[in-house]
Amino acid sequence: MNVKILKEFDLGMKLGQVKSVQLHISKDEPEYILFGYSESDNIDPWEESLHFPTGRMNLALYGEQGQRIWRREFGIGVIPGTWFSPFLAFDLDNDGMDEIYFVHNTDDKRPFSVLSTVLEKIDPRDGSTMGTWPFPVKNTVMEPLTHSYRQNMTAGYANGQPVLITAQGTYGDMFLQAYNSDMSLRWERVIGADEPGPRSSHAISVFDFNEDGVDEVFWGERLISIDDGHDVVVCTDGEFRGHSDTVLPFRAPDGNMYIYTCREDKDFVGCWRVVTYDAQGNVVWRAVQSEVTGYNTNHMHIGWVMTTKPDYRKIALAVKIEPIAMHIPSETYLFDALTGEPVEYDFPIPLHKCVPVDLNGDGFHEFFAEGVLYDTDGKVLCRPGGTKMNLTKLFGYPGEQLICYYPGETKVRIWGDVDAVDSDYMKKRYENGYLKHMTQLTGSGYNSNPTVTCAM
Ligand SMILES: [Ca+2]
Ligand SMILES: [Ca+2]
Ligand SMILES: [Ca+2]
Repeated sequence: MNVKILKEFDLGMKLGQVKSVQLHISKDEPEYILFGYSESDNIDPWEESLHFPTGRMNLALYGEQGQRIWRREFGIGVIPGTWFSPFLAFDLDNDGMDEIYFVHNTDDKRPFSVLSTVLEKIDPRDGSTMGTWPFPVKNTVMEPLTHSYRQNMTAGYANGQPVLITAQGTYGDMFLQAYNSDMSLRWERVIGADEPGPRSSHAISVFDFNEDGVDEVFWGERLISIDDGHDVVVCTDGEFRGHSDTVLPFRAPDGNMYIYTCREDKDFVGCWRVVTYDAQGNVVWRAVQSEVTGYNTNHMHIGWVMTTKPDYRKIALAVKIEPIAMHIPSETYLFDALTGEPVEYDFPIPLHKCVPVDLNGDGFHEFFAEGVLYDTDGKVLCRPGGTKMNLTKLFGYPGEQLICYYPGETKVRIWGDVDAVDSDYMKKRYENGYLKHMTQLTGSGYNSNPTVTCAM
């Protein structure tokens, strides 16, 4: 392997947060990359996390040679944070050009304004506004702050027709709206906080899971038809009504599809915290049953599935974090992803710090941890440093790449193996278009986390 910088982009300011999506202006041209970024750290609506911005929200489009095409800086009303100001790229109007959709609070002084928040359609050629529509922040605004400012967007296809989804709410009441190419309302749905079934996740996969021509939206452990909004699969095992941090679709070596989940909240005595389902939503295996509960107990915060040598065995990771002392990993679990049997995996770096990436395209995962890329055996390949944005296939390079931003340097860099070759296994992972599609949705929610990038 020969890991090098493949591309570099200078965003021209100190960077506290950066997200990106890939887009096409025309099918005959190379891809462009859209960055959403700020000098401010990411701002989360959770009351224990929320802080005041130290910079403005920006959107800027760059060409594959690193040249900036345009930049827009937004007003103080636009809070630079994943859940306040999501964006994505999608050819909703079906003309061959991916336009940009952005949740834009147009009031320059009032960051929590309900009336001034719109869904804006942006022209990728020059950043100009192509249209605005109301974005119904009002749906959740009476809930606690941590529930209320959780705006989301996603997109997909129903029998070839593009559909855009906007949504509000994650943990309590949840509201979804689906739009057609002409922005007419296709369907809308309300899932009340007290209704049975799961809440949403932070990463939303969208693809045709049951291969009937219509994409399913992975709204937590609930798969919703993008065509008409009905539940296609509800993965409840018993009484769980909570939110799952990981909802990851994967394909076993025998070709069958599964869904791996790790749960955050709504714990109760007897609740299973890690569950894997088959393609019909039936439980295949489950693990870690709650014996005691309390505030934020048994919170399975990190989860992913890696593919290991030599037989493409899938191993699933779940990491529990301590109650109160948020984000401190307290226990790491490894399972055979098909049976749930506990697995030992010898690796020199604690796996809760690692995220899988197939740099050389051979089908087996290498790892990125704390600024360092490791091969499958834990040998250091390269030290890119930086803060991870995403691990996926970018600009059509063979293998998968790492994209990082460098807070002090104003730069974003894409790292990859210049000797990578896509194996048949890698081609199979990418052939249904899911992973490619998700590179347009990484400006919304936590779609850049391994819940999406390790899928398939
Ligand atoms: Ca278009
Ligand atoms: Ca389907
Ligand atoms: Ca590999």
